[in-house]
Amino acid sequence: MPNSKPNKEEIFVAITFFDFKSAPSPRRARILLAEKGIDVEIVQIDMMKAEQLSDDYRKINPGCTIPALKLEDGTILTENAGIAAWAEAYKPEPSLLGNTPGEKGLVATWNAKVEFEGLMAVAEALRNSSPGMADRAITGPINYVQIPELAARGKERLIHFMDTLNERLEGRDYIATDQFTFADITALVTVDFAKWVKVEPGENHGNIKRWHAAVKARPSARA
Ligand SMILES: N[C@@H](CCC(=O)N[C@@H](CS)C(=O)NCC(=O)O)C(=O)O
Repeated sequence: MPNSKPNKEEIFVAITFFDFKSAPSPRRARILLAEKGIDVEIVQIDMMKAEQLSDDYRKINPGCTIPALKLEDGTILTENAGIAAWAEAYKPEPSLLGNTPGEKGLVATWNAKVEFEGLMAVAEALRNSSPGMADRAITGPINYVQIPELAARGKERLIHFMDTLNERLEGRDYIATDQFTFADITALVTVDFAKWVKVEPGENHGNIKRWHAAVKARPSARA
């Protein structure tokens, strides 16, 4: 008679995703995981209650940021870039980081560019102006004061970024390659996050509007 009791190795350990539903960075990872069809157990870390700074969460991520992903073997990934690299290796199809060496280079390039010139510009504008983020101008365990000039500069950078993105999307369906990639995920989240600082694609940004409508219609965008 076979023993039906699982031994230690057979006990299922879920992959755990530390999330906060309304924040942009965990949304990037949620969209990526949804596109890949990777199931995870979700734990909400409520930023409204500063749970990202709690002792319990510091044990998961001493950097006090969300998202974080805990793998079956206990490995913890605390950056979107790391989560994307793991997901691509864990479940290669559909590929989101490029197929050929050249495509992989392009996805990494555009993802970094969108992150640095777009996402970070919104964060700079928001975190240096929002009354709810007084002394929280930078994420992490250490408090930093707001610098109003950085808020203004962030908004300026963001407006330039919209021009850059619109130019890149001329005659293209997707940002990095001819298929949907992680760079599109980062840009979708950035364009939606930009509304928080009252910046939206303008009349001269028709390419962004066309691309945004298409990527927003994907089921993963609601993840
Ligand atoms: N490098 C991280 C950045 C994550 C990040 O900045 N997350 C924000 C939420 S969108 C956060 O954790 N904020 C915590 C805070 O404001 O204290 C990633 O993209 O994975």
